[in-house]
Amino acid sequence: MSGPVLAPEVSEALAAGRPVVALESTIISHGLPWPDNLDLARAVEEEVRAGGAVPATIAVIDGTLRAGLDAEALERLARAEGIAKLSRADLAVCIARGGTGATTVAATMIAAARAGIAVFATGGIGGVHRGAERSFDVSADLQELAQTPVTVVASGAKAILDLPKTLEMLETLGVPVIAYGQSGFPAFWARESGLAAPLRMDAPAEIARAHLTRAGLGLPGGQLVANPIPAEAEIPLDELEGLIAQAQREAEAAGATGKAVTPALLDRLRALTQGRTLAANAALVRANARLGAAVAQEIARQRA
Ligand code: PSU
Ligand code: MN
Repeated sequence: MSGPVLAPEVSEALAAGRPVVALESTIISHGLPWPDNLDLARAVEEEVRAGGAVPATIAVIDGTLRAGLDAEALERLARAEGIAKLSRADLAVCIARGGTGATTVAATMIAAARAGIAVFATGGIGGVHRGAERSFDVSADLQELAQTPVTVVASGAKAILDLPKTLEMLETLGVPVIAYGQSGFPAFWARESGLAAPLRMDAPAEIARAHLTRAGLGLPGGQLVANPIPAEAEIPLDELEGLIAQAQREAEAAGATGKAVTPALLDRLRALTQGRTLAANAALVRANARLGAAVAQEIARQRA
């Protein structure tokens, strides 16, 4: 079994048992506009470093799966010209064809696990879409959390989704959903979704212990740590609900399906909020990178 090609810094850290945090690239190529996406990709790596861990951004570059990217690769992903969106189904095909693609939460988890990286930080996972009873649109991210042993730090699932159905699905799949520092399940741009989170933890050490214990039990999957957006950056859900419904109607009317749905909704909401969701997205990803670094540090300490 071959894992990703590791950047020297990533490979040295892993060999020495030092903390590493994986980062995804779909949020760069398909989730945010140029050039803000490049600034954020760099800033998120800096947050991981400031938190005492080594960042490993994951993508397929010219047919090679990589963990840890140089400045040129990061810029190419941000320019997003001819960059595929790779989930579990697409990873091997892209590599086999020598293509270049950005990894979703699911594909990033696969690469992280193969590399021996325990923690991955991002914005929000994919989930069950609104109208899924008609479209059957359920992100492959959920199944990945059920089978790949990586702790994913995110601000819950994106608020464009059907959050109650997403939580039900995660429960069915046996994925621990852990709200960080509060009892409610966060809603990406908003701190509270109005739904209770199944589990709550208040310290990185607790999250690390749960990760290692789950592995010790021989359970295959990961865990989702739902970190609420910093209070000063949040957009309360009642301000967003009408706009999310509008973006959803427009995407359906335009016939968006499959991989195109999430990028279309995020893009439309950015326009409808005059960029407010973009600023909020940046703040929450940075906070998740910080928490991811703290959890990775604790896992490294408890393993030693
Ligand atoms: N988080 C963000 N922005 C994004 C994503 C996550 O803040 O664009 C991406 C992730 O890569 C996630 C994907 O895996 O959206 C979900 O896409 P889909 O709904 O097609 O599974
Ligand atoms: Mn989908």
